[in-house]
Amino acid sequence: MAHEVKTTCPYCGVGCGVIAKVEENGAVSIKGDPDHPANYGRLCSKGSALGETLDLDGRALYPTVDGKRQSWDAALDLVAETFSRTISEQGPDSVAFYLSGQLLTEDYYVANKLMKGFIGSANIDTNSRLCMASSVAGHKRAFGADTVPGNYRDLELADLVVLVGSNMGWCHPVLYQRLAAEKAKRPGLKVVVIDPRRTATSDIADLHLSIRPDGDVALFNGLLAHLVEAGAIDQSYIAAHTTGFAETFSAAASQSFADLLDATGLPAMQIRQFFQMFAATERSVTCYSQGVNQSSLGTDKVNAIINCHLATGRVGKPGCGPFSLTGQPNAMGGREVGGLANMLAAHMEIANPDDRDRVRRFWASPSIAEKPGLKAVEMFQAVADGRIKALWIMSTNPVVSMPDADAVKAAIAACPFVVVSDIQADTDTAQLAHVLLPAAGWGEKSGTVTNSERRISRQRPFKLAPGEARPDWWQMAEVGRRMGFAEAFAYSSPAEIFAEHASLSAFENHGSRDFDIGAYATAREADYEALIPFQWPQQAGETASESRFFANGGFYHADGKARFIVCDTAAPERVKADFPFTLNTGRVRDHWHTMTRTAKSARLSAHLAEPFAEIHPLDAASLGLADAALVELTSETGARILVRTLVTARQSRGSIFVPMHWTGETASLARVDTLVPSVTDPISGQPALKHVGVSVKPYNAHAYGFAVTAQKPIGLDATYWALAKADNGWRLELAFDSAEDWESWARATLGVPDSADMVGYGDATTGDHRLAFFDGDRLCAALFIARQPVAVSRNWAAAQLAGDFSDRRSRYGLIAGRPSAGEVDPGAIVCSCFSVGINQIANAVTDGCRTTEEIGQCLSAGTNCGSCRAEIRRIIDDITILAAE
Ligand SMILES: Nc1nc2c(c(=O)[nH]1)N[C@H]1C(S)=C(S)[C@@H](COP(=O)(O)OP(=O)(O)OC[C@H]3O[C@@H](n4cnc5c(=O)[nH]c(N)nc54)[C@H](O)[C@@H]3O)O[C@H]1N2
Ligand SMILES: Nc1nc2c(c(=O)[nH]1)N[C@H]1C(S)=C(S)[C@@H](COP(=O)(O)OP(=O)(O)OC[C@H]3O[C@@H](n4cnc5c(=O)[nH]c(N)nc54)[C@H](O)[C@@H]3O)O[C@H]1N2
Ligand code: SF4
Ligand SMILES: [Mo]
Repeated sequence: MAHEVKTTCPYCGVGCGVIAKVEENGAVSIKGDPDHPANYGRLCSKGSALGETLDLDGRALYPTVDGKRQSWDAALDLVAETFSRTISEQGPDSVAFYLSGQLLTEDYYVANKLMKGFIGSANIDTNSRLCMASSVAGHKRAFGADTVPGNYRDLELADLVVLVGSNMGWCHPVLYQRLAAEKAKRPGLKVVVIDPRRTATSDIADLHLSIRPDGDVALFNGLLAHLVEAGAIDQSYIAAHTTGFAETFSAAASQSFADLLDATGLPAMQIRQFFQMFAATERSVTCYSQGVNQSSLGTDKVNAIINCHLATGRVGKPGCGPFSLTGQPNAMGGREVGGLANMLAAHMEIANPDDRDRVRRFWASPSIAEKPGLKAVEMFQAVADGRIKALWIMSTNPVVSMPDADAVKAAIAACPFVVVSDIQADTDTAQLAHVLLPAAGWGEKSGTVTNSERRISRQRPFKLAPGEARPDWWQMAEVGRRMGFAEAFAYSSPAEIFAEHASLSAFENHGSRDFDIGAYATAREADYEALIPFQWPQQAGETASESRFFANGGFYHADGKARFIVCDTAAPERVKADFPFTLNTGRVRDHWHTMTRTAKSARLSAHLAEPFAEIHPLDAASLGLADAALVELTSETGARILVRTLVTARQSRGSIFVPMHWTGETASLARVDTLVPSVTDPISGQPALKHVGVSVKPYNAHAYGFAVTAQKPIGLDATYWALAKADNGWRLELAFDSAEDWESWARATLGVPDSADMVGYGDATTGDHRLAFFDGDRLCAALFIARQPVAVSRNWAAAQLAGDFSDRRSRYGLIAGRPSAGEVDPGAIVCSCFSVGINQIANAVTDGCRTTEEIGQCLSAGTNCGSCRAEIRRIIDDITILAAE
């Protein structure tokens, strides 16, 4: 019988509720959960495509040791013995765990307990260091605890929403849709976007401030000074609930307007307009994300923002507050269990002896870490110089996502013992594992996650884990038991772990710590099964309610007051004569990080199918870079990457944007973090991933290519390649430094059977070659080669893999590389939910559609997740403006 299971999306921190419907034949369909308070039924493109990412292609199915299959027992014994031996020979700080904000709270809790309470080291850090560390540090400095005061509803209750360093339209799409819907209903709600790039998010902005990289501290210091001048501060809130205002104000006021203009690069008019809007609007929310956190000034940026909210008393009231948008589905849960090297558990402090003693007694542990451990960047440096000899990496892909990624790769490769737990067997990191442990993935595992608004929701399984894959908490607990801590790790289910975590949160708390979910300390399996999403805190005996913090003070510093923080750090200079451009990095709409899941979906891969560098038209012209040419970027790390040029005026001058997603699995030379030096924020340890000096030059290949192929290519040998999933196979972008025997190349690489028929065309003078291989009536591969980047309709060509070529004449149409008369070429995909391409939208506009709504009615495009609406709007504008000219 078909059945439905309520669970939570495994991607971003919005934490949308999902209903997975499992048909009798095992097929899974996904829809938004109308009852979940994060999304009320909405899903974005990635959430909607979850069903397309559940296949077994590339899954890790059984444990391996040195690449050979092993039993779980043998693999776990080896891990436990090696960790125990290393600890007894070299001390507890010679081992480390590197974890992830994508682990479930229960996984994370067990790992943290094992490392801090039983191994006795705090060398446990996570990719949240690359993501949320500056927010955590900023919250702790200001509030005395890592507390997000408000909730999502506040964005809808506000009259002003300021988005700083957040591309919410693409990265928190459902929250963005909630904001956009409210703004459409209530145009008085103003939106300001502060981002060097004009992103899809800017589409709904009343004001876009194209700030100079790292100009944010100067801007918010300027705002603080302005708020005082304009009489917009809340003196009674400042007096009753804060300290440090006078010094902070005088430091902020010492910045001249000329310095402000210089640091931000913004026109004076725009700065004044923003300041006036903020001063005049009581109900204002400032959301921030990686443009703030991932900076060598990240913590100061966070505090400069919080200062302005404290000064106006706009904290924790409906429609007010600073709001850190968390990236990963369980970034918050990881913080709650103390998964970072400088935290303990349940928001207790490793540096505080009372906290240490309390946690040790609760765990009945033999020893507890006495000092903070190594933060991510330091941890991999310690791996590199041999201080760490055994490393367990779980649910993250640092060979791609860490700064100085080639150094991280070399460090892992040289480490004497590396365990990797992943769902996929061939990630760039998993390839370096001595022991690879297959993890149960989303839809197979069970536990809880906490979203950006402190709401805890269940992830529930709806299918069996394939092969021998097992949950991460089980792997950790088994190793804990085998290391001699049988009693402390005798868990038989995630429900037990959750109840222990809840009871630790309430243990000797009495309101002294913000994180308290004591109401769940006695939860049994059945309660856990039935758990509905709730926000913390929820103390024992209390019922769940929508909560906010700090409207009436009650901060977690000893005196109960918040701190104003002097943020006077100047923006660093990263561009140098040799590296004159600023490299900015981040995300695209339809891919998730290192793409190990989203790259499985042809729909998600169609939006942006290869790695690219966005560059302003004037910069492109001065460098002699044509749109779609290849471009080479180098930096002081000595590494280089090779990606496609995307010329766009959305980019500001002097700055290049490259997405973080492409890996060694999906492209030849596009791991952007190889270019990023390990510069970190001195307080949070978070790397500066958005501000790197690079040099940029055109790369002229001898020949360019595009291929579609039914089989996954093997042994790819090309100067440039980028691989993306298509509906019935793969699409491949190519470039070569020399001419090849194209037929042999295609046969060797594209999995063409010997028996295949070939239709071909080649012209040595122009360098144009087109080859198509047919197996019976089906296309098995086609290769298009030219001296310039190949002009072939990509989506149309990929769709031909499903075509019927029994009429042999149709084979020549394929060689021509374009649709025959009467056939529609959808063009590049804009709406991935409904696979609607740019040509279809353009045709609809020519036929009279003038609004995104009309396009939606005609083509359905933009009517599901809505995150392509900004692009649709732009297409309409471009065409109507052209028509008007
Ligand atoms: N589609 C998609 N969504 C995701 C993810 C994904 O991989 N794909 N990942 C999730 C995760 S883990 C995270 S952390 C979030 C990240 O979500 P976001 O932080 O919204 O995304 P990013 O693209 O990393 O960066 C945001 C913006 O910061 C801007 N920026 C760069 N430098 C500066 C600066 O100095 N000042 C200011 N004000 N802005 C600057 C960039 O131009 C960029 O547009 O997304 C989450 N959601
Ligand atoms: N240049 C640059 N670098 C960045 C960023 C940036 O903006 N710019 N952003 C940074 C940020 S904010 C983040 S969050 C990181 C993200 O970077 P990563 O964490 O390295 O990226 P993911 O691809 O999410 O890696 C998750 C891994 O876990 C595996 N996995 C999935 N589900 C499970 C599971 O249930 N169990 C286990 N054990 N494994 C599983 C996946 O296959 C994948 O290999 O990147 C950081 N790096
Ligand atoms: S906004 Fe999209 S990616 Fe984020 S939780 Fe919701 S459906 Fe998942
Ligand atoms: Mo993140």
